[in-house]
Amino acid sequence: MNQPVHRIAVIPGDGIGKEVMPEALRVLQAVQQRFSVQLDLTPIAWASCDHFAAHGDMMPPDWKAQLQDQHALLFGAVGWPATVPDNVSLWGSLLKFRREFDQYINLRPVRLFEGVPCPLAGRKPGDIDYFIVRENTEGEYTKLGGIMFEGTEREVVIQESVFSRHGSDRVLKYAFELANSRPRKHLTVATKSNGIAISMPWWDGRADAMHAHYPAVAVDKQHIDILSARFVLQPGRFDVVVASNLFGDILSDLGPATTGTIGLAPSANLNPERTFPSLFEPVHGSAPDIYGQNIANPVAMIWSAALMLQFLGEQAAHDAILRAIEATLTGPRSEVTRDLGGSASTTVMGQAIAARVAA
Ligand code: GGG
Repeated sequence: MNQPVHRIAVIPGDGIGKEVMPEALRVLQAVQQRFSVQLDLTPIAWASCDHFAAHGDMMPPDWKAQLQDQHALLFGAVGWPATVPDNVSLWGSLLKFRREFDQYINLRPVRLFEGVPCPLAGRKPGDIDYFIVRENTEGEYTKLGGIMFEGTEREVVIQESVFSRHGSDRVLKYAFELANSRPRKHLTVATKSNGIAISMPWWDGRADAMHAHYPAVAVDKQHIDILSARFVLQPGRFDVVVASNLFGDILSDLGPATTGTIGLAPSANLNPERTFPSLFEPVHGSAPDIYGQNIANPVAMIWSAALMLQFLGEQAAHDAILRAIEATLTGPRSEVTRDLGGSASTTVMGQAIAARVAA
């Protein structure tokens, strides 16, 4: 039987995105050698602040036409605030991808690995192992609102949030399906319905309505403040967590931080219907403070590439990458980066993972 050729646009973006992406490509090369996986990789230099500096925009006008026939986008990081304001770079690239390609699920696994020192006392691998499902196209991320009486004592700023029935129901459905497929069948719904008095009680109501279709799933609604505390104090409570765009963004930095470093955390921006390409990226940003030193942890980028292969139906290749990451994290400290207490460069850690994939 002919193997499918997966068309992948490779978009390093900014900062450490340009350092971790070569390591993901190294691992994908090893995957192609070992498995009958065929990838057609197209490098993309735009969706970057360098492109903005040269052209006055983050992407060319025909960006969508250039990308919409791809099966997936592998993305590094965006942001170089020294030259482009963060809101301009984010809205000019990553948020355009998420919205225009209707990648309405942002799936973010959180897992404590063997070999990684946990900042939470007494926790061992298995104690922290859950998914965050972040709504990815609406919510608090809008450009709706405005400023009145700008620059005066009477200045007023309004920033709207958008919660649609369509947008909320589809992310809740995905989260219930995921929880229903897991042994614990537990879903935490992040809310703040005591303080945010219109959208959040409504969001809770949509969760109740969806729950009626999934009676086997146990649901726990938690206000975002105590939920954040429990991520630190009682991480074992969580199995699947569904959250609005902003709450999900914050939780998915906090969760990985409790597993030792956000340098491990991957994400999948999914268009589950596959009408458009999905996008796979580390949770971390461009980290200008460490860019240029070759010390960034490449695991989040490499694990994101593994999630991409899984989404494309290449489960064996995904599993091989995960096993290689696990073996590297428990291996010599000379093969892991400084955030993990090791001495390896980004390149050395990427080489170590790729070698284990190829073996
Ligand atoms: N690799 C992810 C990245 O570059 N993130 C930058 C960022 O600020 N993202 C915000 C978001 O995910 O909403």
